[in-house]
Amino acid sequence: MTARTAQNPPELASANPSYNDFEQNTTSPFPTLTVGATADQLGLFRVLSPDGKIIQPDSDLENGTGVSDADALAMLRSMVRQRVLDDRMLALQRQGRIGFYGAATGQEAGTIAAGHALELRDWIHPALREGGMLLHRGWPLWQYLAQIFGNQDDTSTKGRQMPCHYGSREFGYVTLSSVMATQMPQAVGTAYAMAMQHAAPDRPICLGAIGDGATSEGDFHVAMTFAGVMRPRGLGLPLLLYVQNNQWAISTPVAKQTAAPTLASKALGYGLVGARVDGNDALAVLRVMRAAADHVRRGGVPVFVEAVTYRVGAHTTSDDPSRYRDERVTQQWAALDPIERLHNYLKIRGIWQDADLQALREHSDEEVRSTLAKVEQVPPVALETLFEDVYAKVPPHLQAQLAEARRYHAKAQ
Ligand SMILES: Cc1ncc(C[n+]2csc(CCOP(=O)(O)OP(=O)(O)O)c2C)c(N)n1
Ligand SMILES: [Mg+2]
Repeated sequence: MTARTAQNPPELASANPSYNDFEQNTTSPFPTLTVGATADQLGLFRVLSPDGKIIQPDSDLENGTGVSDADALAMLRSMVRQRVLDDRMLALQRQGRIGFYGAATGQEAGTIAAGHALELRDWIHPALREGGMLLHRGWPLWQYLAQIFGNQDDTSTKGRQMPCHYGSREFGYVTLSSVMATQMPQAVGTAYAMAMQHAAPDRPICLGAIGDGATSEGDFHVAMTFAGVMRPRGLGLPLLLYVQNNQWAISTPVAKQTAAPTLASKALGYGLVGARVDGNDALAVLRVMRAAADHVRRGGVPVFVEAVTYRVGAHTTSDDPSRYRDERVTQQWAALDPIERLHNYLKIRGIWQDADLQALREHSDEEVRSTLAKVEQVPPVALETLFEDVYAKVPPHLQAQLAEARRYHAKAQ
């Protein structure tokens, strides 16, 4: 036996699945959603292979998948709309018409299907790539774009925030905080309030969403601890913690975030339920998130779900990934496109065709372009508003700053 020394370390299991090891036509059993179920946390639940075939049809389930055609179509519509929207926003940033954008390209299943599993009364504390959940809930596209332009119609942040930091009280979507992992303790607090105000089994629940990089933050540990030990009314919190493991945190690969075998396996140490799912498979994400939502709604122990996916684009428009990673690997993951997978599945079911996808893309493109044309006409917020909403009467030192800002602005015109 070879001695394990610093020069000859034992092989470490890695939360960073190599593409070649990522056998696409296998699936783990549906998660049991019980505390300590390591098979749920180390396996990977899938419904569809990349070409849209059902890996293990279950005749006891609707369509052999457990997902209705209406649900599958609703998710596909939002996923395509999000792809078209993201592509358009990236082009706009390149043209200098917006300052910043963070796309969810390749993660549309992880975003939309997780959002689809919730009810409108449930709340979402989102990270950067969950904006599609808000649109899927019915938030108007013009409001989304108004926030990105920071114009006078920006009801969520009054033009004071970077693009992609939208939120809506009406649609149960808390304004994005840029600070990584803050979503986790905030979601614990929201879930606690929900548990105090509503009785199980029919209570609203809260989703806290993060990326893989956020699992290294102190807030992650704090939230996972509280999620396990807080038991208002003797029940588990109505809480879902959700990580989209897209395998990169800007330039840091997930293998440098943790030596744990999977991110989902972290649930074990905190006494939470953990589950791991293929984040590019909308049907699988929906199935797992629905079951998890039902479990915590009824009072079960909070669930931590890892959706394994890949960030096929740049981190944001301020990033160039070709400087730090092998983009040939990215191309391999890009071929596992979640939209193609769902599209192929619906084609095999005989209710959808290539022409339908094309028409849907064109419809979304037209919607984005026509809404954009209107939103770009709306003027920016007035300078004075920058000084509102804190003091009843603007104090002298801020009045001086306002005067200076006006002088600067007049010169820059
Ligand atoms: C506490 C904190 N540290 C650093 C940053 C800078 N930052 C912004 S996004 C990001 C990486 C996020 O990676 P991940 O959590 O994997 O989410 P992803 O962007 O991949 O969706 C970093 C380091 C930040 N926003 N907050
Ligand atoms: Mg990431």
